[in-house]
Amino acid sequence: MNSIRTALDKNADRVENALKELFASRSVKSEALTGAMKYATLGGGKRLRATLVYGVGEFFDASEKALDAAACAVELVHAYSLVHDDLPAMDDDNLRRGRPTCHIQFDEATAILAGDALQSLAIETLLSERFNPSDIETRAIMAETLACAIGDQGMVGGQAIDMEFTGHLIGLEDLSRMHALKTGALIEASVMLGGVINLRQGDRELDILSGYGRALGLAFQIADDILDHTSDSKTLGKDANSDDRQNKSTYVSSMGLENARTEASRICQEAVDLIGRLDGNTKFLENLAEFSINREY
Ligand code: GRG
Repeated sequence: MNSIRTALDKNADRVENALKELFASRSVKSEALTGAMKYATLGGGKRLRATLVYGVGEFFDASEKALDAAACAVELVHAYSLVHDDLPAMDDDNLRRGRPTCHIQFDEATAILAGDALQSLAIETLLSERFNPSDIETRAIMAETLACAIGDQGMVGGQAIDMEFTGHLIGLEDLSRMHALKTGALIEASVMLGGVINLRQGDRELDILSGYGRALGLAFQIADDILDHTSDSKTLGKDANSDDRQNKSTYVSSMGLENARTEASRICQEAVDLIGRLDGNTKFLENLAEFSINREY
């Protein structure tokens, strides 16, 4: 667990620097907008998605610069999703990464615009040769991989279902379908981006990566439900017990705490077994799956 923490810290520094460089390379059109984009993106978070990009990309010997572009892209999208998710019209949360949420620190309109701009910046980062040195076909595949994961067929679709389900008791099948989109799709895309830089459609490794990403994403979400139920706001850096407060179905409310823990371990093991099918040393990627359920925040 200690070595995974060290790797997460190292990758967090790496993506933080890459993000700072990315922001520094752009002219400021609105101080408030740029301020809110940086506030939402820099200086916080576990950087699990960036670490998945780096971990998988390094396994397949991808170029460092292309990996930086992909790691920035997934963290930009993640930051945007958190900003919009925290808005009064959605979860209406005040605390994120131990600080006031973006709409509290700035204002609602600025937070909405910052989220919008972070999303476009993510796609630009993958497509533009200025940030991503991959050939044009690879850049297009990378942008497609991310775009498909975060729209109505992925993250935003999952968020819409989440909104529809709020206040209703739903079964486990609906719950995992919703989470596979809302949280899982971006996590899976982070894994895939590390792979698609050097792999091509039809390669057996892509199927393994996809299954690993899906399982890790679901295990991560079950752990998130458990932490929301068992931890406190100070440790989490966000409002604890927010699922209960909003009357949302979770793995804990649907199957009980102990069963949720067992289910998280079972799905984590699925991810570990899947990634172990790759030829080479997969220990780091196995450890990342285990971290997704053994974390404290
Ligand atoms: C509003 C477009 C839109 C999408 C929202 C992913 C999502 C959809 C909202 C995030 C809300 C949330 C708390 C989901 C539960 C799982 C999750 C994504 C937790 C936060 O991710 P961490 O723990 O956060 O990786 P850090 O701060 O470490 O980066």
